[in-house]
Amino acid sequence: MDAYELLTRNAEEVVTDEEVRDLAEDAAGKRAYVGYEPSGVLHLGHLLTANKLIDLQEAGMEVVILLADVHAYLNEKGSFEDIRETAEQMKAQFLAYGLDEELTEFVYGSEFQLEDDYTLDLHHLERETTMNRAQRAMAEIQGDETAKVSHLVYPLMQTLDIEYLDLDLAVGGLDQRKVHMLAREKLPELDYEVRPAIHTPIVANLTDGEGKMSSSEGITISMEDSTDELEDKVNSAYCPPTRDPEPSEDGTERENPVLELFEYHVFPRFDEIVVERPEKYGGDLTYDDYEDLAADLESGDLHPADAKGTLATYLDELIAPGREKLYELRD
Ligand code: NAL
Repeated sequence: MDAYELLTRNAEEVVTDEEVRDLAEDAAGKRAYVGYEPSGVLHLGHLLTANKLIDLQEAGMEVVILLADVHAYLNEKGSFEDIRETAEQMKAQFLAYGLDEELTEFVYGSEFQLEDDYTLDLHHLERETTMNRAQRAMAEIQGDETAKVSHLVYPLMQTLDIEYLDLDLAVGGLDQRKVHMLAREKLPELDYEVRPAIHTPIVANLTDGEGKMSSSEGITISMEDSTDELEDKVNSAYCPPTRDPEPSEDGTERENPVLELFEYHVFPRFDEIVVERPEKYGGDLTYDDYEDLAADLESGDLHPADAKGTLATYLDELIAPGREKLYELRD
């Protein structure tokens, strides 16, 4: 796979394609970043961007993971001490998941976000940005509670971080796109450069295929799930035999979350997927391409129950090293 393909496969959005093509021409040694609010346990949302980071490393890029402790504090995720502690656990899980230790740098936001220059630049950005604009940038990250001033500062800091970490590419879930658009608009006003961004898809809710999978609502799969828990969760998932389920009765769009997990989590990490089946049900099926598996589910050649069982097995293999690390750290 060439560098451009590695950078963009499974991306939901590339801003802009031309900038990313230029970057891919000479990707080795370039720096990409992603930021996470520290939380103790990684879930599939984190791992979806991590898969992209692994792609980037395969293309020779270095990856900076910002452990956004100050951002988590602004977003009311706990005391500053608790946030720092969970960040350390997070680091260990990322490495166990398969990020290349040589090509990964972890940075705490508080290492540079409390410096004088940064603070003054932040105030400059505050002067350049309307409250309405900042609030819109934050809407998908923050949820519904009443916005506080901290929620307006948050996207402005995320904007500045792109400059301060000296990066060539920003990576994030699609929920980060409005912040990245704000950054593209505002960084030039401070005489800083614009960087391209790559956004990964957001997987739908496991139980009904609606909206997005989230740890606060519905079921999510995380690094701490046991093999049995994971199997139960996957078996309870919504999986009609189609890529394009009908909207629900109230008109809400639905996806097939089982297929999404195969596409975004399993196929990027394994060369070959084997669906084990007894001879009397047709014997094993082998896939090296997501499209073939999706087509077999649609045609009925692959039963949803077999798809789920296989999905659970491969997800379990993916999270097992991080799960062991997590249990070890807790002992
Ligand atoms: C991502 C987050 C917080 C701060 C960042 C700073 C720079 C780059 C990326 C960052 C977390 C992200 C989230 N906003 O919603 O998880």
